[in-house]
Amino acid sequence: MPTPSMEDYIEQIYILIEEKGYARVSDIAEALSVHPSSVTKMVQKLDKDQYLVYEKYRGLDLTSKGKKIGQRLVYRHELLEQLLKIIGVKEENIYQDVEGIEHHLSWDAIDRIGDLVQYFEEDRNRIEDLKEVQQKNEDNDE
Ligand SMILES: [Mn+2]
Repeated sequence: MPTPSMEDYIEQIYILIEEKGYARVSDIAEALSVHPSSVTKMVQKLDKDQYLVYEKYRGLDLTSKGKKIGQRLVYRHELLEQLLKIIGVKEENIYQDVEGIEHHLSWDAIDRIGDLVQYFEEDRNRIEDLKEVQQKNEDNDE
């Protein structure tokens, strides 16, 4: 099982490869706001654990194990963003909130959240009902 920090790297490397076709140490460092030497260290660990293959002058590529996990991590991030959006969390809080919780949920919880997001999306009235509750709570707070 990858640690939270390893998950952040695999997720970011997966996104970079999807978007640009490659992931350079400098791009990863920039995306995660860390020093390139930290990236090199982590990339070596991820190589040792067979999430990717790293060759100093040829760059890095995810293994099929790394790709599979990367895809799930990106799905998890996007799903949690969807959830927070549906329940009305302010746009400006969504990214940081997801970064804060994504590593701490079981895949069971992720699957149940998937059901919940589907529940809301299948019938927009359900979102409207939720908004009514929120409106009531706001009115009571005044
Ligand atoms: Mn994330």
